[in-house]
Amino acid sequence: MRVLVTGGAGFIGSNFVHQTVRERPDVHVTVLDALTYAGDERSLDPVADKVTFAKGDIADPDVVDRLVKESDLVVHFAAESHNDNSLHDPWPFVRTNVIGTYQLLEAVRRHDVRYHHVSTDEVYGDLELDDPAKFTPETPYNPSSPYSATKASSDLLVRAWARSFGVRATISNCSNNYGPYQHVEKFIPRQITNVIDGVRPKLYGTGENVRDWIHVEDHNSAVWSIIDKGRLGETYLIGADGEKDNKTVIELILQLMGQSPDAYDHVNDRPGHDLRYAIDATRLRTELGWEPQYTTFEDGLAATIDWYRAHEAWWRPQKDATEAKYAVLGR
Ligand code: NAD
Ligand code: TDX
Repeated sequence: MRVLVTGGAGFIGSNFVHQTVRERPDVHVTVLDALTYAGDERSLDPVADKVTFAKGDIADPDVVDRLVKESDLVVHFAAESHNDNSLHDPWPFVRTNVIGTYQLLEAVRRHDVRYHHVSTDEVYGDLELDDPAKFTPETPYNPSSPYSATKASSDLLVRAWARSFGVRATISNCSNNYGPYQHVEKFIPRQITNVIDGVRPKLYGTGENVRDWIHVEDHNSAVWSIIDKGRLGETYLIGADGEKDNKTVIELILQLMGQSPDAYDHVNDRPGHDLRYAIDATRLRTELGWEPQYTTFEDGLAATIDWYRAHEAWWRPQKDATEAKYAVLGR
């Protein structure tokens, strides 16, 4: 089987490629990635001899057509993925997340190629802190940020292409991922690398916002379950019951790294900051029999801290530029 992985030099995509090479010797992976600030070809070094890499833009119809035509399956991870960036300049989000997805959908339609669309729980907006509810596949779309609005738009394109044109597609909406190869702009790697640098972690606002953490390996095993066994045209929510407020996560990072749990700073809040995300993954568990492997957040977090300690050469080149962007925002 020939699989085209878009965004395979990014965080989740590169972990997906590693897992696929490790567990599926019958699959040949081609990565299509534009190598934006968030992409790093070095994330594919451990599998470089087993993977074909194409540097290119998913919004470019010619490159997309050529690579889709040669594939049996497209797994679409490529995106502009950071909420804070989308508040500063939404255009790359519209271009990559909406127009890029459109180009992929047109190509899979032309060549009748199976398509899996990787999306986020943020399309559902947020939940109140004291609301026992979780997101389900029936929750109405209500995105808050330019990032989540463009991801919601891309999901709706996929649904329309599946229904109107019979494109063989599935969609997954996953909660917050953590693990190796995540860009230092994101919450957990930012705090780990701050502590390594002797800088105090930065908590937005009061830190009561809740995220539903899942290890990236579990996200990717769920994506394969959906590709293998999911019903075409269907949406599956991916989550591993990992709700934690941000304050608790920062305290845990500090504690695991041998620091005092209160050695962090409160900084300016994110405008429109979503309060809480929570996933009900019943369909994935009961219909497809998927189970997460990383069930103890503290263990997964400790392993992630070890990874960042051991891979400073990987993240160091991004660190100063990332912090300079935050400094302008007072975050
Ligand atoms: P990331 O920012 O780490 O990686 C994105 C990758 O896409 C990078 O390698 C980048 O170079 C590439 N890319 C960006 N624009 C491109 C373009 N126009 N053409 C080709 N490649 C391009 O993102 P991530 O965190 O790995 O997220 C991957 C996917 O998973 C996204 O679709 C995101 O919405 C979704 N998702 C992420 C999370 C999370 O917690 N990180 C949770 C749920 C869903
Ligand atoms: O320094 C920080 N301090 C802080 O308190 C940063 C960078 C973030 N935060 C907070 C904001 C959020 O409540 O931590 C939480 C997580 O922040 P991000 O890592 O920016 O993730 P989030 O905005 O929740 O979105 C992530 O999960 C869903 C991914 O970036 C998205 O791509 C995915 O769709």
